[in-house]
Amino acid sequence: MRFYGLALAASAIVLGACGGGDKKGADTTAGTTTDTAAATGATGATGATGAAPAGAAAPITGTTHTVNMVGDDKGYRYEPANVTVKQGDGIKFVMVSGGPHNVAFDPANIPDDVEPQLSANMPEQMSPLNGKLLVNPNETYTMSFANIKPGKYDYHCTPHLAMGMKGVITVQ
Ligand SMILES: [Cu+2]
Repeated sequence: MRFYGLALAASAIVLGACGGGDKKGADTTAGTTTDTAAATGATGATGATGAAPAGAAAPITGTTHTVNMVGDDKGYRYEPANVTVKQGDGIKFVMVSGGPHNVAFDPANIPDDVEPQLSANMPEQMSPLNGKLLVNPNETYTMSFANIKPGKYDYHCTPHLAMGMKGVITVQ
């Protein structure tokens, strides 16, 4: 009788330990760290060949104008912000300060009959009509306005659009 009673008492303690073990917290913390890796990996994915496979780039046949990309305590801007070029000219954008900067056209604002050639004339696009980022001083981005129909073309800097870094290129 005494042995029996001890055995029951011992098994009750073991059962209690198993049933009361805390496994509840294990699954709640796993899902929080996945989004940042996906976001940072996105920029390098589409290279120059990722853009619309429209026409070939039309080379610059005229003057290459210079537009500086500047960010300082007066703000973010292209200098000059308004440039007039002749069809066949080019523009060399120079990263001066406050980068990264780029050159981007909103596809919604570009006429359908201009977009294929404009895209073909823009090297190294991150997405349609969205030029690569220039990070270091004196990096340049040169694009041709050959075979681009005369008109006014608004453009902007993707990283600084909200800060008003915009310009207008008029093609004559
Ligand atoms: Cu910028």
